[in-house]
Amino acid sequence: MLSTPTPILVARQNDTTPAAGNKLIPVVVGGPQDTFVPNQISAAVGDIVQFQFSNGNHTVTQAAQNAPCTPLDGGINSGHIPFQDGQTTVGTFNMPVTSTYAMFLYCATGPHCQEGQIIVINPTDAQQVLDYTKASQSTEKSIDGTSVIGGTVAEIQLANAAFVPAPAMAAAAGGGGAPPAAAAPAASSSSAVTAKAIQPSSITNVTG
Ligand SMILES: [Cu+2]
Repeated sequence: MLSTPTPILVARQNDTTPAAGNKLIPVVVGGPQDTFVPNQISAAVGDIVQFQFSNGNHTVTQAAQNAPCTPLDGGINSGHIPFQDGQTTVGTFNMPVTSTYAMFLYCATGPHCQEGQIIVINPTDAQQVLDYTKASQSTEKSIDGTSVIGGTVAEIQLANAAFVPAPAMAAAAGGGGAPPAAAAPAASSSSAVTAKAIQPSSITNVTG
């Protein structure tokens, strides 16, 4: 006969030190594109997933498998955690893993979920991640979470983060990047790289 799985509870820790034998698993949120990297991970009970928030302003919010981009009752939620050019620290959300059942998470900012900004923890297989991404992209809009729950908001030094922030100018457009500043018209080779258009050190922002 079928029995209901017993919820597995572990002691909540307010730091980022997993118990012996467990891991701290970094996941990058946002950056040059509105993504989770990686967008699927395997985690054991007692591991801590450390979401590290790169460029933009993102959340990690839990949804049900059959209701993407919508907060799950009682699910985890980080709230909105921004990263702006020049920051030397990185906002984090440290989430203790309390179950090995597949867990579906999205970013509740703007259209990010419809753009496929989702992650599945302990998916049954890669196809489930693809299917969930498509289901998220098929929604009309996202619903924001309310309170911060299921983890601890903290910060780490940028030097210790698992990512390099987007170049300053590219980040301003939320990942799309502004067109290169009008430089000398180059021959129409394909070698132009937009990220090199402006030297960050030449930007002073004191006009006016
Ligand atoms: Cu986002």
